[in-house]
Amino acid sequence: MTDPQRRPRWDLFCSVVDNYGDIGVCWRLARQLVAEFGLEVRLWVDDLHSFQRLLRSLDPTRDEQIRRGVCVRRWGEPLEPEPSVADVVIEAFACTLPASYIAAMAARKSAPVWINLEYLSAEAWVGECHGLASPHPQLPLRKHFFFPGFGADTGGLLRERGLLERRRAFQADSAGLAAFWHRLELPQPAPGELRLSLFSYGSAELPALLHCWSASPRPVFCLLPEGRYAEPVAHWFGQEGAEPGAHWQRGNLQVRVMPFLEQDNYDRLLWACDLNLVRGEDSFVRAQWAGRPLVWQLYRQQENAHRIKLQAFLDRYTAGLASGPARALYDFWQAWDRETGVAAAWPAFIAHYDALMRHAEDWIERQKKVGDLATNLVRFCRGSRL
Ligand code: TRH
Repeated sequence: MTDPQRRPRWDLFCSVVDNYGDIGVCWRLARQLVAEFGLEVRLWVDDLHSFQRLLRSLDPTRDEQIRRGVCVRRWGEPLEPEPSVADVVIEAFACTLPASYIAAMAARKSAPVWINLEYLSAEAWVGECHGLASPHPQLPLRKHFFFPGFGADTGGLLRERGLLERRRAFQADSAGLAAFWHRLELPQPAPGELRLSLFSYGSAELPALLHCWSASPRPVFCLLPEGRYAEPVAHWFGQEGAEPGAHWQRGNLQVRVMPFLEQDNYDRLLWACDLNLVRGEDSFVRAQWAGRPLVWQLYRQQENAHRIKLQAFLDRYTAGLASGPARALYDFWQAWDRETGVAAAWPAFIAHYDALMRHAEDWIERQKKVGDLATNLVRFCRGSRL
């Protein structure tokens, strides 16, 4: 008999392989499942060194450690000691569970709920596939596909309880904002300045964009995370190396290289900036919750398959937006993705800043109706107890 007092146990498997986005999503989800639902969560990660970049207090030499209430476990194969199977098992982004663990799942008296947490997409087919089950070819197990997304027929987006309220309070608190910039050792924004964050996969159009900003009548202050994509920016300024703290200026553009921040602080940075250029999946979602205009660079896929995703999102996002700002946003995002025409598209994009700012909040109101991913996932798992 199961003990009614026992907290439900969830195992979340995440393969990192030098990809911060996936562990970024899993780490947020794991924390939220613990903090808001009182679940016992084990997060299995195959590359603790990469994870440590997001979570500095993590010790990559340890097999097991508790962080923010989550039990972080090294995912090596074989899993040692062989763990007991959890009530809910999530394989994130189609990673492959260890064969021995799957066998143990099948041997369990009542099969666990098995979820494949999928990648985010705004495409319409996602709603049709969300929640579908696929029986295991040999074992008495069924895997469910859980899709994050933007429509009411999807699992929604990760959004912690009270996040939007915290974000709005932060943005309304001018002393708190000043203290935030101070803590990051950044100057206070100059009058009329456009402060932006630039998290990208690099672009052939980067020099054109930097040129636009340096020639802009308005001062532009660009915050650039450290890493290999900061190097081309250093070169544009005629510099070598892009260590955190590096600061360059040309014309009306200043660039500061930032250390990689922990997620909560990165969120605050997005909230504090006027504009955020983001990428991938997790920073893209967080920039939406920042309630500020954003620009999305997708992870490039073979045969430009990512362009279908971009189009699908643009169609959803610009619905309800007046034609002028919608066109400007569409043109700039497309130019950034296709690495052509960025300089031509920038003036209209920035001219519609106020409308895009209002739209950012309207979009949030629409997304709130979908509910948040963790709540939807917990409900789904409770409803599909097999
Ligand atoms: O790292 P990414 O490019 O991840 C992507 C996506 O997951 C995509 O789906 C996947 O297919 C591809 O990798 C291979 O970008 P993303 O998703 O924004 O993840 C970055 C994470 O890093 C996110 O959790 C935010 C976090 N971050 C910080 O915590 N501090 C920082 O200073 C910065 C710049 C990012």
